[in-house]
Amino acid sequence: MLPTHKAGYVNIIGKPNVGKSTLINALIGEKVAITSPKVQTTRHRILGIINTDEYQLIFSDTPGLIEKPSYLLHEKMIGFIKEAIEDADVIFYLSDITDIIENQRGFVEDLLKKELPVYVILNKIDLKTQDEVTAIIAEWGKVVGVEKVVPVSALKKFNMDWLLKIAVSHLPECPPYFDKEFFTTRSERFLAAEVIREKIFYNYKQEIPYSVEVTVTSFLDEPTIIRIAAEIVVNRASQKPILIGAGGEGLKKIGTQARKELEENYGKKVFLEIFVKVREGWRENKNSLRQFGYEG
Ligand SMILES: Nc1nc2c(ncn2[C@@H]2O[C@H](COP(=O)(O)OP(=O)(O)OP(=O)(O)O)[C@@H](O)[C@H]2O)c(=O)[nH]1
Ligand SMILES: [Mg+2]
Repeated sequence: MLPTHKAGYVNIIGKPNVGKSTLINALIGEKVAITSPKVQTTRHRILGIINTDEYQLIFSDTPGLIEKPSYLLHEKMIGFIKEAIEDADVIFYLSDITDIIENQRGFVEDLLKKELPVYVILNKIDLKTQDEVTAIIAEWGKVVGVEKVVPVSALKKFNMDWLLKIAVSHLPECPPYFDKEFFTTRSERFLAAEVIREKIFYNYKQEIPYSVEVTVTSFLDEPTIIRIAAEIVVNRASQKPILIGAGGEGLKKIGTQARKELEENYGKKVFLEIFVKVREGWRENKNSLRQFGYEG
């Protein structure tokens, strides 16, 4: 008899900023998703995959739960979350241990109505004492059962092996969904664009991070250098000079930070050229959103 193969989706859902992207990176051991201290950093579903001979474990990062969508982009992001709830074999509901349980209870109780295993993963336990963690586990235990509550620190990579064990234990028998060579389904271009977007989240305040989209328009992998051309698209003309900064300093900073990270990732020199373009109201525009990959 042929040995059985297992494969399935473990989908990470949670409020903005609770550490979903930090967690998927820690589980995969590669940076598949960008992270930042600001809310709504992630806009897409991003898969991180662990392959062995016996199984293919697919983790799915999602945007943070949005209560009130303000523009069409938000609605697309909400669509990705719904999709992730639908196609999950297991749900990891990620909660920041410093957040109030009451505000989350209703959502988690709704998840429990689906015929799926739902775990509450309590993240950022490095910010609490052992006694506080124990008390919060007991509180969540009343909602999902204490065996379904797992305390972790994605930042410190604490209890990642526990999560992996849980994930593998729920995989159904199934052939692999994806080619087993890859740890993500995202392209080099997408990942490079996201690195640039991450630097914008770190360097700008207020509306700028939420008004830009980044696309890589050309990616040439030459023997000794990778040449990347990217466009930062802003939502209003007035945002262009803010992004570029006095004497081009702002754009230069973003470019340097992104280039350094990309060079480290590829172990190769990178030539990065960034252009800023205005596309009025792209966040509301169906065609723009489709071009930027917000389908679904
Ligand atoms: N102290 C602490 N901080 C953490 C931990 N995990 C993540 N963070 C921080 O929390 C912030 C948000 O992390 P992200 O991974 O971007 O959060 P997210 O849930 O993906 O956020 P969105 O994509 O906006 O929904 C970052 O500043 C992380 O460094 C943790 O275990 N401990
Ligand atoms: Mg994220």
